[in-house]
Amino acid sequence: MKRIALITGATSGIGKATAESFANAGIDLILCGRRREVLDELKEYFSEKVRVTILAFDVRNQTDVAKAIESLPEEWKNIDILVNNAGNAHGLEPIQDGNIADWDAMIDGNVKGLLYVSKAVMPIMVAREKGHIINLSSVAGKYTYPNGAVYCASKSAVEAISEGMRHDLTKYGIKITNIAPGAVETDFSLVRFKGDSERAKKVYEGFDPIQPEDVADAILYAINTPDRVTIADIVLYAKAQAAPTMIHRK
Ligand code: 8X3
Repeated sequence: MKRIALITGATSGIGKATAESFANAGIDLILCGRRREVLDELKEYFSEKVRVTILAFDVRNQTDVAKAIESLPEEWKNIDILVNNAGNAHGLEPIQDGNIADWDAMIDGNVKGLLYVSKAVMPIMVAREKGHIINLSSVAGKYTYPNGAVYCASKSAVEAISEGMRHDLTKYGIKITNIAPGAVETDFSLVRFKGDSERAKKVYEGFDPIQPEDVADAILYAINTPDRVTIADIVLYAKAQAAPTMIHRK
């Protein structure tokens, strides 16, 4: 049967790669992001394969999130798969030097934003007694590394929310998958280092980093298991990565 997926942070990186793999699998797409022009381009691109609709909002704005999802026409309301992908790191420094605006952006986006989107979608899944929520956590949610306290805390929160959702939603036939990638080559470091492309490039030098489509493959695997199976947690490291901050570079 045709499925509908809502993906946040769909304009780049893991979100965009997931949209691509879902489109190839014939899954209709609700693409969400902040940049309407990019969403328009993606809509045109993916419409060759599946039905696509777009919603432009910032996950940090609860009113906008609720309004956007409420505005979906009836034929788009039955969301089968929610991919909570939107999120970012801002800054990498000792906690005593941390920037409050960066902390707010990470807590508001990675934690509260994920909750706001889920709050709008979960009742639909509960009413239908089916659905699958994929939460993009990080290896940073499993291991706190130096200079990353608040980012790691925000991803630890995602880990807890995934577990909590599983406790509360399993009885409604809803599956929860937590995905924890390590070093994925996206704009992640460019955003973390506030546009310092030299510094961002160095993060991925000397080893073969995970690509966004590798994470999309894992997500595709999780959504295509038999109905009786839930993939609860997937951790992806780059082959050269032994722990979040331990990368064997050549
Ligand atoms: C991104 C992976 O290890 O840079 O969440 O925190 S890491």
